[in-house]
Amino acid sequence: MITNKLEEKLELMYHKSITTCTDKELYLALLHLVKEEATARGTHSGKKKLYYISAEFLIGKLLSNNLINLGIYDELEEFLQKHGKSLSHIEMVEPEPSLGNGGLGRLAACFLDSIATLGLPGDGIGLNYHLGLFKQVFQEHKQKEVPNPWIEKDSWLTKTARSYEVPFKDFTLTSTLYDIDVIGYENKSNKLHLFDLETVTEDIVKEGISFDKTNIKKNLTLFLYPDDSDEAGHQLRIYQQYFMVSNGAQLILEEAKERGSNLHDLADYVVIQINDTHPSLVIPELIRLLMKEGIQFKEATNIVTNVCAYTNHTILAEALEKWPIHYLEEIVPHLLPIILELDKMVKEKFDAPSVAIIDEDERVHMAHMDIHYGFSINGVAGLHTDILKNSELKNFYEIYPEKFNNKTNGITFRRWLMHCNHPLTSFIETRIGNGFKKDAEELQKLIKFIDDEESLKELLAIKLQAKVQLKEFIKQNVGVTINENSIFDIQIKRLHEYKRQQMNALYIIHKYLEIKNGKKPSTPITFIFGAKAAPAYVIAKDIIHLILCLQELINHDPDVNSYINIVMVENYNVSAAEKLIPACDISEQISLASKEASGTGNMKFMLNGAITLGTMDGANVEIEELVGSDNIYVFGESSEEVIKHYEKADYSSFDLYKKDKHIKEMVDFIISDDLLTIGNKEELERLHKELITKDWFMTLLDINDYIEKKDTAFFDYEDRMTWAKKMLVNISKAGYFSADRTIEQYEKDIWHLQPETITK
Ligand code: 26Q
Repeated sequence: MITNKLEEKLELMYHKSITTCTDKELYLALLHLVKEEATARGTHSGKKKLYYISAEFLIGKLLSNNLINLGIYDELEEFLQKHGKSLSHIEMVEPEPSLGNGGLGRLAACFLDSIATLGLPGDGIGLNYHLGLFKQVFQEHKQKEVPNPWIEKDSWLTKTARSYEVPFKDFTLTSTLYDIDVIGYENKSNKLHLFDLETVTEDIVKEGISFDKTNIKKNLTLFLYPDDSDEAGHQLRIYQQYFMVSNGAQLILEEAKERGSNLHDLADYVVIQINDTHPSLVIPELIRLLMKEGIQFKEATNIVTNVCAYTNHTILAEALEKWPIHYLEEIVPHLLPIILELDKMVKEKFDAPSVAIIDEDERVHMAHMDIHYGFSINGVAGLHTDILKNSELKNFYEIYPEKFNNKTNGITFRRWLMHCNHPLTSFIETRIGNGFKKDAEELQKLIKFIDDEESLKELLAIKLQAKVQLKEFIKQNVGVTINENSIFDIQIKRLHEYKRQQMNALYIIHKYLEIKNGKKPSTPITFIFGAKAAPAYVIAKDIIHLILCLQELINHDPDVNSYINIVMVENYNVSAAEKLIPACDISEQISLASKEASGTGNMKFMLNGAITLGTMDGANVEIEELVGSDNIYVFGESSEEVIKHYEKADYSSFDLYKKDKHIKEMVDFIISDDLLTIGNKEELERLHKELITKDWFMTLLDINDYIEKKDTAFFDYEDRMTWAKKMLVNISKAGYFSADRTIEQYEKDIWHLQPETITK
């Protein structure tokens, strides 16, 4: 009995009983207990093993998730409740690791969960950033960055005896490996391997998150992607990347040999999934290590090509990594002859400069190396993969059509339903049983309750309950009291111009002006944001400033604040997402079509009964196909139209601003006296100018259609029963977006770890 074990643990650690223990003590006892249980259940094994290498693993808090996956959550919760304790309180003392920026990092975490759940041997490889991504605080309506220390003496990390030497130009570093157990749902575990450097010291961080970027021995694993606006920042990033992949490659080869590989047959033992280009140096590094073992360059290159598969997560040109060759010369000169040779072979075979690894400006295109010297390249949603094939990477698709494949993203239902929304999970269980936990497609059985009034009412009641809980969280986090009977309209994601938080802000201005002119919404609306901006991304920070100024203005204006409110949650992270998502009515997925590779928040919202308001971008396209046009609000120009605008360079925001009085009114409000008395003139004027002179992501192109569709959604919300039906349809169709499905497809099409056991 797990409860007896807990009592024994508390006695051993603190000589205390449950009732007298603090939440911190209970947390630590449970942490050790979970680690022991995971060890006792063992790890997945097999001849061939997957390594998912990623600079980011946004794992979130682990206690509850681990308890769910071990199948002991309910029993423990009941036991704790009897003694006046609760897991939700205990969980509050757990620090959240912030080892990721956003979608790509969270996807890696969801994938690890599904890989372990499906019984596949597959480990993660990454870095143990001591201070994570920065923590966001708001001061004077602006984002400030401060360190986010998350590692405590007792943590989910377990120090291992593994250690490798990693050579750089002027010195060699010795790594330490920490592991985190990745527990499969009712299954054995895999590992997340996080490499670290013992000489790293947190006290070199001065004001905010600034530190000496050149002191590699002290700073290497301090932060995830520190502000990289200067050369030292870029170089530190290469140091991090090489440290990660050299350690990873050494671990992979060592383990493969332990499993019986003679290295010539490495592809029978290993498959490496390269998560975007951040780990791409693993290709030349593996070639180098195989050559050190006596394998000739040509054979080593073939072996590596049969082992490595690459996932592309973005088509934004600025996010595709291209490193000046002299950086590599200064940091990892021993990789240079290999990269030059790989480039030479490509140039001998293909004339087109667009497919070269090293371009005319002497920059190394990481993605190009992955495509030539990997066996698979996948996009992360149908539309995204089509755009890669037909436009962004067209020249590569013509050379290697067989390498291209799509793997539409997914999310783990253990965290994004079972953990974050207990009432909805019970609602589903009582109607269709437990099968959906292992086979998410069973959620479709819910559709038979579409005309069941009692079920629909219960669904609305569950949503209201989540909104009441979010109200409490927002009171604490933001200090604003919101109305649980208002419509909760939520946009939570990284701040980026292509995601168009600024368009949402313009809508709020539109609504504000309408109310001021006497047109009041019949149901109040709460606009909720959560977003971090990259520290050096000026316009993104200006957009945060605008939203925070609007929050100040609107929430304090008695003419409007009983109709609309705005809240921007500080330091949006996984734990905040777990509270926000169950409470959402309208899920904002409003990126400029063609720019959002997939999105995964859209899937989490849908699963929790929110209705999407979105463009035909990323996985929104697949959501629309699944739920049908009555159960989603679609607006905006299509990806084809948008791509044409870029080709023809025929979009002018200034024309729209001049021509359309309403657009002008909304945009000019950014520099109105109302906002300028609250905010900073320079920042608001810069954003205003950006919108009318550049607007690279075409906010003004879609704004009118957006306003119309958003108003329709708000109108439809009033018919509560019809709205509840839309919610039910969304939940019942969300099964497709289970990461278990995604991982089954990776296994079947790319990894082939256990070809005979997975048939789906
Ligand atoms: C690149 C160069 C220099 C510094 C940083 C970077 C960098 C860092 C992080 C580039 C990209 C990222 C992260 C990208 C990301 O999160 N992409 C998202 O991936 C999700 C999972 O596939 C998709 O759902 C999202 O659509 C996509 O934006």
